[in-house]
Amino acid sequence: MQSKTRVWVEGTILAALAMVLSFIPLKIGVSFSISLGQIALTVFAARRGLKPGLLAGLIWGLLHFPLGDVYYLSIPQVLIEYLLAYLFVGFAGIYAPKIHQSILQGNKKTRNKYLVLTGLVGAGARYFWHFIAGWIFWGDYVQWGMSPVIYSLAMNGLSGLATGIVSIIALVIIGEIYPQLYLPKN
Ligand code: 218
Repeated sequence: MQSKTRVWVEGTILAALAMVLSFIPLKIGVSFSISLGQIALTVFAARRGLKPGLLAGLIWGLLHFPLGDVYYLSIPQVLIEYLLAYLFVGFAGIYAPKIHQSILQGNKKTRNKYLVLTGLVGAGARYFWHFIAGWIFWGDYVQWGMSPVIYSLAMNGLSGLATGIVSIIALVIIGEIYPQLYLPKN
């Protein structure tokens, strides 16, 4: 297969896997969840880099629509949470060159450092948008008499942190047992 086509096919498969994983219920109410799909997408971004990562993130976001897995409050809210937020997971790909280089050099410490940064950037970039959306649009769901901004910061901060930690654990374990996964052959 031509290499550009191969990147697209891989990205679409990983986005679909991310979507399937996100059906595993790890939710408390509507405001807290751990997103296992994030693992598949961040691994892909670490393997293929920024542009393919952004593309796969966008596809993952779009897949929520045909599968009917969208929380709809308003059009701008849906655009922020299902296009922008998922697109931004792809920024995890910025460290791909550093990861590839450190694996080729056999430098495990540097590899793990960039895998951790990859997980943090992927979750941080995505949950930043969920935080913004939560603050602006999810005010009616606020609990414990908090202000919308604090409630959104707490819920999306905790969800983002939990999702980031789970992704980092998976990224680092894969780095230990199967680093070749981060090194595409074409
Ligand atoms: C405070 C708050 N509650 C709920 C949401 C909606 N939200 C949060 C995280 C992730 C996702 C995507 C699908 O699970 C959504 C829709 C929010 N932003 N803020």
